[in-house]
Amino acid sequence: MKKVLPFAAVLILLVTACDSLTGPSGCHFQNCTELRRVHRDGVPRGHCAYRTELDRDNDGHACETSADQGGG
Ligand SMILES: [Ca+2]
Repeated sequence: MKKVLPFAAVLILLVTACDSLTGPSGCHFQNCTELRRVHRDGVPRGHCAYRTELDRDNDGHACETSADQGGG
């Protein structure tokens, strides 16, 4: 029983960590609409949420609001 509790604690920490990476407040967003809910002005290259798919004009800034509203 003593060995079960630490394992459960680790499991809970892992699940929590995964949620923080994939959830709306984390680093992965389906599209610019979702990303801008958290990062209003988009994110620069190097940010954990940056993806080339979200940077249509390839200027190193994903989902910036100054570009067209299509996301880019
Ligand atoms: Ca861009």
